[in-house]
Amino acid sequence: MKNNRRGLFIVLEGLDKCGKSTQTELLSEALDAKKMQFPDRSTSMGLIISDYLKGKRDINDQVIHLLFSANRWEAQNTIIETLNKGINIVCDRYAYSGVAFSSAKGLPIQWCKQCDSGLPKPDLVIYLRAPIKQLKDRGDFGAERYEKQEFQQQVQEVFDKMAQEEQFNIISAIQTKEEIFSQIMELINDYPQNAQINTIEQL
Ligand code: T5A
Ligand code: NA
Repeated sequence: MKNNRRGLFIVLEGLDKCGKSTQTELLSEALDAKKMQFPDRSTSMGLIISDYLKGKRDINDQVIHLLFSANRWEAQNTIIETLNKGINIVCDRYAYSGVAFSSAKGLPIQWCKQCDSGLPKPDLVIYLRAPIKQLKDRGDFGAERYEKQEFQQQVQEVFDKMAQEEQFNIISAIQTKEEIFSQIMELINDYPQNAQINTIEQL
């Protein structure tokens, strides 16, 4: 029987160092999925974003927000084509990060959301949640622009609000990598197959 179901679009979100990249790697392998991440630092726009994050250049808040959003629009066709081929996508950060980080700086939330309106909507958003106190000692926290405890706290408040409004699946990031991975797999296995309709919804 021909399986004409489209791929699942799964997004991982959360504060810096919550373990998104680690889980994206494990999950994309387990699901034989295409791995994506935002910002995609490999494009010309992504290079500007990367310089901004590393503190090598300053850009005003509205402009950098639009660049982060444009960096997702650049990938719009790839996302749609991949899903329509029946291939799953596991994506490290998406539009929700755009909203959380920019609105935590004080930009109006509706304005922040508007720029991404029309992009493919994920089927599942997995929010790896942890108190910032427990993330700030991980890896090289502090190396990039937004990696400051107070600011991350404000970002978390926006993520928490969106989690309710947009029905994110919340998983504690303070567990072993293996525990987190198995909880994510449970969520995916419980995801109703018949809800995986053939049209891709929009943000
Ligand atoms: N941003 C992003 C915006 O402002 N607007 C936008 O639109 C978008 C898309 C860059 C920044 O840009 C902002 C948000 C960010 O500030 P990034 O490149 O994704 O975003 O940077 P980070 O989120 O900081 O990515 P990191 O790779 O640094 O963090 P991850 O991916 O959450 O965590 P990971 O998996 O790399 O793990 C971090 C460390 O923790 C360990 C790992 O080994 C590693 O050392 N670790 C664990 N330790 C203990 N227990 C576990 N369960 C662990 N899992 C991982
Ligand atoms: Na970072």
